[in-house]
Amino acid sequence: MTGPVPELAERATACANRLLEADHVLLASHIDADGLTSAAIAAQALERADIPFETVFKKQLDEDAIAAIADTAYETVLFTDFGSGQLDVIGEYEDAGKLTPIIADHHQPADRETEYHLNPLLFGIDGASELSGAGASYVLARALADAQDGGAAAAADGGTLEAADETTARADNRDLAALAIVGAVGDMQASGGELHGANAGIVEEGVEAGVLETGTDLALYGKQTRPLPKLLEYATDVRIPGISSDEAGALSFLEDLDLELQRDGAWRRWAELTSEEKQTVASALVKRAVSRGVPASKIDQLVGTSYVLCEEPVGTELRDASEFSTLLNATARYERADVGLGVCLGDRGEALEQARTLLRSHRRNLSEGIDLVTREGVTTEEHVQWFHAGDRIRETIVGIVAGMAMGNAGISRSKPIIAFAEKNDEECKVSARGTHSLVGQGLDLSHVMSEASQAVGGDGGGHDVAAGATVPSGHEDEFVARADDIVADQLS
Ligand SMILES: [Mn+2]
Repeated sequence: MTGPVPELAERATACANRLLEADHVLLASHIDADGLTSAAIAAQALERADIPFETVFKKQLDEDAIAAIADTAYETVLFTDFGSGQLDVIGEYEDAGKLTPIIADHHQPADRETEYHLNPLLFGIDGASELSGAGASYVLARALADAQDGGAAAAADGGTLEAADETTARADNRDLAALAIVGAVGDMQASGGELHGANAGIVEEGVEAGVLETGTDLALYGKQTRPLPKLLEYATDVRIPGISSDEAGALSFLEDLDLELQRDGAWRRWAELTSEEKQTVASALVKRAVSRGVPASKIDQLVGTSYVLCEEPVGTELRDASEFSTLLNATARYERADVGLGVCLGDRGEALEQARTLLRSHRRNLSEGIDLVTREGVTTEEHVQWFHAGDRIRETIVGIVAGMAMGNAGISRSKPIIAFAEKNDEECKVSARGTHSLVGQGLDLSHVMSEASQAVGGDGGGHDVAAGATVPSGHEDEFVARADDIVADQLS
């Protein structure tokens, strides 16, 4: 078989065969929505292939983390959603015979190769927008199922993937496509309202396997769980005057429509509306946006492709790829990878309950953080703007806060924002956020974070639109000056 991403098929098969040779495997993954889904996909694939494994999560795969991994009794280590960027360090342990790395990642590789390295960037596929860590893990999972049965499943149905039969989907791991899409959405790969390239191939497999449904829908966050007025009030990607961030406005907009807004004393949610009702709201929303002068290019963004996990109950965050990824991120930011992984693996009891509690407190922290930044303002340099939160915003959420504060009073959307927060007594976490429009003009925050942090004795990286670094405390001003210069070059 060629798998969901033909360019990666051969390498994926080599990685799968190597895994099948192992007596046991250490699965190491990044802690975020993409990392958690990566681990859940890999864990299920390993389990189904009868390969014993243990899972560990790391916030950052730094030298200490790699040393700890090399120190375990495991010889075969499967890294998901990280590993490529740390190949220089991992390689030293490989050379010393301490471990054999198998890597399913999509980040920029360090200057070093290894045999079992599955990364879209090595095969001409964009790792920032076309395939996530979960996507790479999914490609590996598909190859693992295939290597295990020697291609029997593919031969049985003539190599086509038309049967949406659940048993088949599970046997060839296609049911895991839903998690891969949650990971991709969590890594913000759905640019322009939909997933592209290799991700689109995974979506197709998920639809065929009966675990995903796609459709054109309102591109607002919270279609499953938010009460209708809140869905509109909190939607700020496309700002509609009189509705966005306007509680009374959103409510009166809805009340003017001929709609049943409540049922059994509770607000209805978007997912419960009939298609005609959705149509009514969507057209009125577009009409309002037009009449208030929202540009056509922005109005287009009100509609996008929705990714629905159709086996999950209606009205739960698990049914919507975007809400699911947010729930996972909430567990990750508070170092509860065990909870997030539990949810991904199907725990709908205690893990789901804990995840929801974490999400509620996460939202409270975010809104307090955004208030703080907006109240105190940012310092504007020539090409970047920045703030230092000290210990008043957790370093694990300071990047999201920065991104969400962009566009608020005094915080521009035309310059990238850099946020500092205390990590410990010696180190600061730096997070940077841009916009897709700035990326279109040449901004690459991954490069900015990596260069500027290394210049002050730290380290960093990430994606063009969102990246992070850790720097020694006391070097913030120097970091900002460096970053300002690099951004100037990129945008010139
Ligand atoms: Mn990722």
